[in-house]
Amino acid sequence: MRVFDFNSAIVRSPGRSVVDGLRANPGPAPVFESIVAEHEAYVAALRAAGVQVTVLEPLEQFPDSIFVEDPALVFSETAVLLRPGAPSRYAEAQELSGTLAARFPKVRQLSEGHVDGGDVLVAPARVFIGLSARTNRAGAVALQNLLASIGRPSEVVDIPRGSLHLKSDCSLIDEETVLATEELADSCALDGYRTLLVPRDERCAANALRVNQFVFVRAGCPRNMNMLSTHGVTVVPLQVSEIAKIDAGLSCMSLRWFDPVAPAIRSPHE
Ligand code: CIR
Repeated sequence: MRVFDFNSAIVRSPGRSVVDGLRANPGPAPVFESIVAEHEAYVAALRAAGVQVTVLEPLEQFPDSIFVEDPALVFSETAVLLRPGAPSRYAEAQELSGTLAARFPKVRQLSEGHVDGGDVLVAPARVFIGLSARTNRAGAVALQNLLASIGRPSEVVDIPRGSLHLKSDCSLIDEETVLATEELADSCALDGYRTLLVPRDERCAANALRVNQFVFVRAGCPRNMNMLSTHGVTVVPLQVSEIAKIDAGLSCMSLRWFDPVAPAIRSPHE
């Protein structure tokens, strides 16, 4: 089983409060209906890739709660409730606990510090944990200990200054290859992996998502798409310009895993 083979995912529908999601820089507010459209297209792409998607109800009191990747981390055998670093997002983990308990044999809890799932890149040989304004050293070390207890080696890495998350700067493309910004590649943070450099003027495309045989990529970044197609993967362009206004991308909108007991469904593309 490859780390990007998934048959199950959880997403959360956006509530109207999503337009008040956190963002680093001021700018035009996203339009609720457009976020809904982007989210629906994303869910459809997951389903078309052969993934069974559970869609959770909106949580109006948590504007950023559609970004379910940040409060939890999931593997086939276990789920981990994280401790998101933004105060307004901290309680999102608890909101997921019942859903995860119903789907995973074991749900663990990060014991201290702060970690956002956007800072966690699960690669074949090890898990990379990025240090960011959301993920601190105490949280990263606590997560390393937890991962070690389930037989998953990990490494803590620095991320480029000003980036929200590790995965704002990189994505796993295949078992040997990551897509990364020049800044991250220069820091040698992901040593051991072949790097495809995201074109400089399409830096926002560094957050892609490998799902089974597909790579979801940000629409409107043609050079990045061409580079990945030339590399030999099947790209699926998805519009994320509205959610990008609240600093989000493709990986953050789902929790994905391979459930060994889920009924098999086939991708229409296979
Ligand atoms: C936040 O700042 O937390 C949200 N507005 C965006 C979170 C994006 N998460 C991710 O890429 N993993």
